[in-house]
Amino acid sequence: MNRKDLQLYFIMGTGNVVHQKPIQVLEKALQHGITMFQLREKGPCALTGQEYENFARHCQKLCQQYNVPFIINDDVELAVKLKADGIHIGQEDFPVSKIRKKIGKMILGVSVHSHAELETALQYGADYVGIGPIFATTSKSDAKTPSGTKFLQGLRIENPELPIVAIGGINCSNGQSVIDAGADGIAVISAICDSEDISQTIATFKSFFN
Ligand code: 3NM
Repeated sequence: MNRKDLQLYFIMGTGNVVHQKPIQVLEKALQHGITMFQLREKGPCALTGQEYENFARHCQKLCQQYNVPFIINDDVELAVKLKADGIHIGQEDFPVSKIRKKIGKMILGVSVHSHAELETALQYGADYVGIGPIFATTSKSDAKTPSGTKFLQGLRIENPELPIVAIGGINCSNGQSVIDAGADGIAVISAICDSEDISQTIATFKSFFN
């Protein structure tokens, strides 16, 4: 994978968007320059069955139009069926050891919270790792205690070539500190989903890389 694709990694499911149509938020985000997209359909009102698949296909089509990698959270079967560009898994979702066989050459992202988890992820072929939550977040009900940038900073020093995306409570005010700590990029849900001006929010995020 291209490490630069991690720079502005937008994550969304239909439950993350309140006042607009989710697909319109995605399109706006693509127009203004997100570099990667993950469909993360979770929560009590999550789409299921054919409706979920149709929504996923719609998101995928838009991402293809903008030449942005389309990643699916957790759902290996759907990722394989749709020939998504990649899959992102947490530690609890699926044994990392079994996943590469199922997905072939697809991008594999794994959330890691410790050195031991990092070793396992790398052993089984993770293409990038997600580190979080860096700051407090309300977008993930079972998020761990925020780590701040310390763990991230340490990982970067020990693994200069490792593609790392940071996640959790990242916004226009604190994002620069995350990049300065060594992340290749930032992954956000609410900073874009709740933004009143997606164009301005994305422009601010992009300025962290100048
Ligand atoms: N994963 P927001 S935190 C999906 O710590 C997710 O692995 C996390 O949402 C982790 O940008 C998180 O709104 C939620 O804080 C990120």
